[in-house]
Amino acid sequence: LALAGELPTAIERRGFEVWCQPQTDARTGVVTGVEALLRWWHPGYGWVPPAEVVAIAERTGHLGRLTLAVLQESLRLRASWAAEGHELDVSVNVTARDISDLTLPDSVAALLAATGTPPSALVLEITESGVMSDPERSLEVLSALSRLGVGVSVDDFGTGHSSLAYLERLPVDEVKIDQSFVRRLEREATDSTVVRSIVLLAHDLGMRVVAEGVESEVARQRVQALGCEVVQGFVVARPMPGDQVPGWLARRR
Ligand code: G
Ligand code: G
Ligand code: MN
Ligand code: NA
Repeated sequence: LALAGELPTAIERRGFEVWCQPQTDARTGVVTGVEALLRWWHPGYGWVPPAEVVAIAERTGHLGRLTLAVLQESLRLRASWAAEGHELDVSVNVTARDISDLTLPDSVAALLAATGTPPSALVLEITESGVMSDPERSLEVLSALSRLGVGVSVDDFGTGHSSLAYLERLPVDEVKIDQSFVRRLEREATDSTVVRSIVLLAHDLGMRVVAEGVESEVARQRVQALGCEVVQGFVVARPMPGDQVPGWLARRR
C-alpha cells in the first residue's frame, strides 16, 4: 500500500541497493563471482524482503523496470570492480515473468554494451517453477540470451516440480543446489544421495554446480568432495553492499 506507492520512485531514483554475496571455486577458494541481491530500505518499514519487493513490483506493473534497474546497478558495480583489477562474474535473479518478456534479451544486450560488460560475465538465475509457467516463451527468451553469451542458472534446484525434460531442452549452464539439501548434508553426515544425484545429472548435461547455503567448513568440504564446482554461503561471506566488495577481496588475501 504505502510501499507499493513508493516503489516506482525508489526504482527511478535508485532508492534501493544491490548487495553481493561472493562465490568461490570449490577447489582453490578463488573468488569467481558474486550473486547480486536486491535490498530496499524503507524508513518506515526497515528492510523490505526482496521477495516482497518483487511481488509488489509484479502486482503494480513495475517488475520489468525493477529487474532492469537491478541489472544495471549490478553491471555498474561489476565494472567498478573491474576498473580496480577485480574481474568477477555477476549473477542476477530474474522471475518467471521476466523471462516471458520477449524484449528482455535486447534490453540486456543494451545494458551489457553500456557498461562494457563481456556477456559471459553475466549469469541470470531463474527458478524451476519460473520456466514451467510459460515454457515456450521462456525457451525463446533464454535461447536469445544464451546466443548473446549470457549464462543461465537454475536457482533453488531440487525444490520445484519441473520435469527433467525442460532442463535438457533449455540452454542451462549452471544449477544451484537448493540450500535445504546443503544444510541437510551438514547435519546427516551419511546421506548425500540427493546432492550426489543432482551433481551427476548436471554434469551429464554439461552444467556446472553451485552449492549455496554453505555455512561451515565441514559442509564446504563435503560439497567439494561431491563434485560441486562453486561454493556460496556464510562460510565464505554474507551478502555485503556492492561497494564493499573490493575491500573484502583485499582483506581476504
Ligand atoms: O537475499 P535474500 O535471502 O533476502 O533473498 C530472498 C529471495 O529473494 C531469494 O530467493 C532471492 O532469489 C530473491 N531475490 C533477491 N534479489 C532479487 C532480485 O533482484 N530479483 C528477484 N527477482 N529476486 C531476488
Ligand atoms: O533463493 P536465492 O538463492 O536467490 O537466495 C539467496 C539468499 O540466501 C541470500 O539472500 C542469502 O542471504 C541467503 N544465504 C546465502 N548463503 C547462506 C547461508 O550460508 N546460510 C543461510 N542461512 N542463508 C544464506
Ligand atoms: Mn539466487
Ligand atoms: Na537458492
